[in-house]
Amino acid sequence: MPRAAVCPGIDQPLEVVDVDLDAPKAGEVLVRMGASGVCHSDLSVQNGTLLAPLPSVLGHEGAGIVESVGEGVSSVKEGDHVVLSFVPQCGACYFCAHDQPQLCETGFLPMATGSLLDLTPRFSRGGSPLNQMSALGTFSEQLVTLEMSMVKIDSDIPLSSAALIGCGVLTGFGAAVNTASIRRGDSVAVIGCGGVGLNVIQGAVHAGAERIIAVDMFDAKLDMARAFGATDVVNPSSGDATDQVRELTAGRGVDVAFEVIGLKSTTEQAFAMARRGGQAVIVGVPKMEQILEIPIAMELLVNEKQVRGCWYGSSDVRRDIPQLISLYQSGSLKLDELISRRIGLEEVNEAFRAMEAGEVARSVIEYDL
Ligand code: CXF
Ligand code: ZN
Repeated sequence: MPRAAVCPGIDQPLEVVDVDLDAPKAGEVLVRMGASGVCHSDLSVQNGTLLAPLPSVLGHEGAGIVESVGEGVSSVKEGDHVVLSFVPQCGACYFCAHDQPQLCETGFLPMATGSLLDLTPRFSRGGSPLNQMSALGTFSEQLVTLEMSMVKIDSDIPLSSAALIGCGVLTGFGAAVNTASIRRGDSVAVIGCGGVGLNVIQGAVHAGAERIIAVDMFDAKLDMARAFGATDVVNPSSGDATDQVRELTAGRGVDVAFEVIGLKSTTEQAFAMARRGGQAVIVGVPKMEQILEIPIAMELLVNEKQVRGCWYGSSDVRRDIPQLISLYQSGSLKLDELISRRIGLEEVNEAFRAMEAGEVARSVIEYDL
């Protein structure tokens, strides 16, 4: 019986309890978790910003060790170390075959409904089903998920560092490297320098951006942003952020502006910070009902600006996870530095508080193996 952090309903604290876990069915894998990051989207499910069926075991960013496999599983075996993907990628549907596996059709319903391919979860408590966030539920000592939701990695990578790849790193790094068309020498702005924004910054460095302007209300986050490669920092509390970014770019605005918070106001800022012909890339997760208004004639036509959505850093997990691991091994990708606090599962509610207060980039839950 694994211990897991369950969100019983909107605005209720997570309960850390023993839960029941069914054996893996065909195409499924039982994973003993090594570590799970605590991401802002977990908090967004708890406070109702992100709609997900509750009650649910939260957590969607993790790494662990395969304990057993269901019928027909061939890409992993007992003892393999794996990074979990919050988007199942089947490799066979229309989107997977058209180089957009981040939009995988097969995985969409399990991801959105917190279940597996038969649309039931493997967790339960007292005989009632418990959903698993993004077909995972990494706030649990063990979980059962789809073979297509994991990628094998070398067993010498620390699982706490590998865990972060599953959401924050793929999303942020991928936004810069896959979604945006950054060219060598470009200028970029990154609004929001938490666990995902810092990865946009390191992705922008990797893509060859020359000017990387970090924007955040917290000076401590701006210090971290510099350590991750930002060349300039802007704190909106010392003057309008858009004006400051324009001043730093000869009045033109940046080639690419990334919104990594999920607010209407900062999305509008990202759009305003982009130069004529530039891009605003939307990475932050807003409220479901949020609408964006854009002046079509001046901004889309005359100024030829683009707004790009970015889901999971437009990542192909089977291509990108091995690449990120090798960048980490060669010292060109910071993972350990993203970890602000290492905690036990029981401290998850405190980790939510610290995240909301802007005190941490990432808290990581470490499980006893
Ligand atoms: C989220 C988006 C909603 C489902 C879980 C993951 N993205 C990043 O945190
Ligand atoms: Zn996340």
